[in-house]
Amino acid sequence: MARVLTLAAAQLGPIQKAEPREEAVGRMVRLMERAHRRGAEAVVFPELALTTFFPRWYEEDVTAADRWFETALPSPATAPLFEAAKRLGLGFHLGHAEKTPDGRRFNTAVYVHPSGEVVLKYRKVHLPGHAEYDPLRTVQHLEKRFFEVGDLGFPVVRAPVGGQQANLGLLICNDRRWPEAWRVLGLQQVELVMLGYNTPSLNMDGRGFEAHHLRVFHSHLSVQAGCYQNACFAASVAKAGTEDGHELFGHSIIVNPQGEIMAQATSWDDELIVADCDLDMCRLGRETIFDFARHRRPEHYGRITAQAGSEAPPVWAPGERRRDAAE
Ligand code: CDV
Repeated sequence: MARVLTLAAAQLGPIQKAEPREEAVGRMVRLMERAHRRGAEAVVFPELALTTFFPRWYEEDVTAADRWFETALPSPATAPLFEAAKRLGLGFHLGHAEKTPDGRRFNTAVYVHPSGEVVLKYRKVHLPGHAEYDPLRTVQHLEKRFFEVGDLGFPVVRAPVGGQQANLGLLICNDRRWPEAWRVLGLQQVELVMLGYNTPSLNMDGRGFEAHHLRVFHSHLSVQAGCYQNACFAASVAKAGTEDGHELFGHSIIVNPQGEIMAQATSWDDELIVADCDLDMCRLGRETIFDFARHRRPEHYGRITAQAGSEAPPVWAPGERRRDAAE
């Protein structure tokens, strides 16, 4: 019997700096109601879904950014999400900035069961950007200033998602570009990856030109490859549109284990996309071309964990015998 999960990706339009959490949460509750009407059993919201993408604003004193962080979930401002989940029988994924009781700050995502219980928590590992003010950039990207590298690894849990037991994993934004992150999830037989992103339409690094259309291409390429190579579904969900004068691209997608896009957002605003995901589709890849136990060769992957930066290869010289050269 098929294991079909009806999954919704709830793209959010921009959240301006002045927009209070309560307003953003109201928009999200309306999306949850629409998701329920369309038969969805779980809904995925973007990275840092409750506020503007605040790491674009430099603060000399990091604590000045504390107003963007959640110290508890639910809180008075986020309680309506938990109430809607219970009322509608809908699980939800929420990206948010987390400040722990001992004062640590993370870029975090949780998947919440309709009962309100947190099923899975993940803290972003691949933090892009920089820690100090960068005068070369037109827009700052200060994730390395405001967040610590996640300390939870890449966990996967088997848990109820809608009416199915699913092997669930989470990634956050920049993580989607790193095959290592997907593979650690794949090695735990992940069936569904939920991930949210805030990605500028332009390369803001100030160090070179990047064609605009390739920004979306690279995002989709990464998620489609991650799904195909690890035989899983993913909901990859944007915060989109012009936020505080800076454009974020939309193009949220739901992808199947063949790497195909099943549904795609077409606006740069609040928008819901829904797809029926038969989790049994994960078996084909996992039991054939990506049967890891039969085909992986970890004895040759040492560099993956032994080094972070790349190293220049040895230089070939004529007449030199190499172990790998034909006799
Ligand atoms: N929020 C992000 O992680 N954004 C990055 C941008 C800066 C490239 C991303 O990978 O989409």
